[in-house]
Amino acid sequence: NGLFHDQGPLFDDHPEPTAAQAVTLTLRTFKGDITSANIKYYDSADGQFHWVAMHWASNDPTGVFDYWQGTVPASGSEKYYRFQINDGSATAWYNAAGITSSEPSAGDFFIVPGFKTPDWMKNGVIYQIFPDRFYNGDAGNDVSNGQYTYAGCATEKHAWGGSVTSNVGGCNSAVFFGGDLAGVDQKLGYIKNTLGANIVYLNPVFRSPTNHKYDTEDYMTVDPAFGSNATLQTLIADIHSSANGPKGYVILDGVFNHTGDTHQWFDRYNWWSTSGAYESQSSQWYGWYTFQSWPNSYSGFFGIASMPKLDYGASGSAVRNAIYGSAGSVVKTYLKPPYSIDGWRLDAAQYLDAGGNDGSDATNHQIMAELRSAVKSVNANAEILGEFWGNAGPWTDGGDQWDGAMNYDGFMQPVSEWITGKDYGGGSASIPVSQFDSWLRGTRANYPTNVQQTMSNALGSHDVTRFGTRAGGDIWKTYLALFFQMTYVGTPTIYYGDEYGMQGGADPDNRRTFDWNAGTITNSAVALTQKLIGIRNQYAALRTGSFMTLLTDDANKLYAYGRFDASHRIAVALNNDSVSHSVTVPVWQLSMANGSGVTDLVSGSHYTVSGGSVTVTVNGHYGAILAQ
Ligand code: ARE
Ligand code: CA
Repeated sequence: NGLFHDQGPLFDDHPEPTAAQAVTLTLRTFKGDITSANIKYYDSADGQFHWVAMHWASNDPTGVFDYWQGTVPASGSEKYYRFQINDGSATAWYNAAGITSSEPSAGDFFIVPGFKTPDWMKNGVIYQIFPDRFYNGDAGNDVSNGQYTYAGCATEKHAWGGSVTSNVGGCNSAVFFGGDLAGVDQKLGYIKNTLGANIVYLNPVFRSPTNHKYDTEDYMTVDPAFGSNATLQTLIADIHSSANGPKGYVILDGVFNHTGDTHQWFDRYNWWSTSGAYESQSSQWYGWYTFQSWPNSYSGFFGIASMPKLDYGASGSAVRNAIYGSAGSVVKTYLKPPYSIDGWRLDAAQYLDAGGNDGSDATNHQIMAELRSAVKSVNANAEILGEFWGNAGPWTDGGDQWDGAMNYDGFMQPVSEWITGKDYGGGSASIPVSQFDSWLRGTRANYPTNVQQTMSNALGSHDVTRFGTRAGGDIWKTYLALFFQMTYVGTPTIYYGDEYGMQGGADPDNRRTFDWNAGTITNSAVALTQKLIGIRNQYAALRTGSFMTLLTDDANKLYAYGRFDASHRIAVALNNDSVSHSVTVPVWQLSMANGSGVTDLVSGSHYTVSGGSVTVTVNGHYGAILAQ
């Protein structure tokens, strides 16, 4: 168990290699423990395995470990590697999935030449906002009672703070609270200065009759209840500006699997003067949708009639051009001035397809690859964040589609089960820390390191129950979750209100209005969020350093892990019990020398390494971040 390798800066000299860069890999073992080691890699160029004999390179400063090195030659092809480790006649194997005695067939480390994910995503913190519910910055644009009727539902204006479940049923999407883009702009000080988050991800903002706006009526117009296109431009400029905090970035929600049924291209209710596909089979947009029987039977998102599915046809089709291909496409327009957004979150991204099919097939992957090229042709540093609920490897690992994905599977679910004893749907599901740790390892192994580092790690979203409710209203569970979120691999993502433990059940109750009495620095959870984000922003080791498990203690519900790079070694200790525990963290694994000091970055307390360990008392549902 002295064995270690990941693609942190101490173990991989080119984590994002070009085709011209060889990659030198470093493997750690106990000193004098092995006789030889090899890198065995699969090269997709020739479909063959290749071997690289490693050589002894150095000892660590504490004299506990040896470092072995080998170099995978440069080329443009994707490769997967594992290590074979020999001690005399005994052989073991090591890859991202762990150590095995027989050769593994999955879980190898990745080398993906030419694949670069945005550095600002690796180093940022996302704040996710459902615009109708964050802050009403302009009462003049509020939707009023009965302003319009859509799908049999008359709009309702509810007072801020009111229940969002009062109109459950077909019409809950017609309930508005007045939040808007001016409101987000007015609260950037809270997001950027108070919390320290620097990436704003907005749920859909384009014109649509519903509060959630996942049924787009016009991609080229900001919904009037949220402001105007000029308001969006001002908001983006203010987020980009470093005047009110760190330079920021903006990700918009790209809902491209389907339009709304009131879109001009479809026009189910004859809201437009032109003829849409629903109105006429000779409409210029008739072929943009898939009708099983015109007009009333057509493909939709999950069969929902208000969300007719776009038919992406073949390469170069009119739909592909309109969404991402042409200079004036939706995707390119907002990436370019005068908007200059920094990325797209792709809604229901696995489903985009031709002929009414539901994706996850070759056509879907082709569309995603074309979409990536379109995005990167405008801004090579723009982010493509896929919405996916399982292993997103098929869309990320080739380096030709998404940069990362919403990490429901590799973050939200395990964190929820470990800390709250509930899954993100709110049902009972509890796992011990050993299972939590192996779940995390397994899901990290699904992705190249630069993807892991840009996975969107959230405690909740607009599609699942609130973390605060799964935690039974216990704010200490939010504290613990924040400790983990801000020290783990991936881009921390705060769904507005989760920073103070906002309550809420399933959609639509997970979209309550933000409570501005709770969202202040005098709130202890908000203050902790600020502190933890500040620490993350200060230590690159917490963002792009290696991750090493140090301790899993199921009986006492304790977890410890290291994050480290050439500059800092950090041991994080977490206590998921409700009572305090003394935690003995084996920091010799991080080459911390006996007699050296560590500082808890949260409490400021100092400790001395002794017998290879640091012993620290951690409160129930709290943590310590021990750095040197
Ligand atoms: C509305 C009502 C709901 C009602 C529903 C059905 O609010 O109460 O149950 O209608 O009639 C948007 C709105 C929703 C709205 C929905 C339909 O935000 O409020 O619901 O439109 O009008 C799957 C998809 C994934 C999708 C989730 C929700 O794969 O793409 O379901 N998420 C995105 C957005 C949503 C959005 C849409 C898609 C549609 O984030 O907010 O909904 O544009 C498993 C599966 C996943 C599945 C997941 C959740 O893990 O693997 O595939 O995700 O469960 O069901
Ligand atoms: Ca408003």
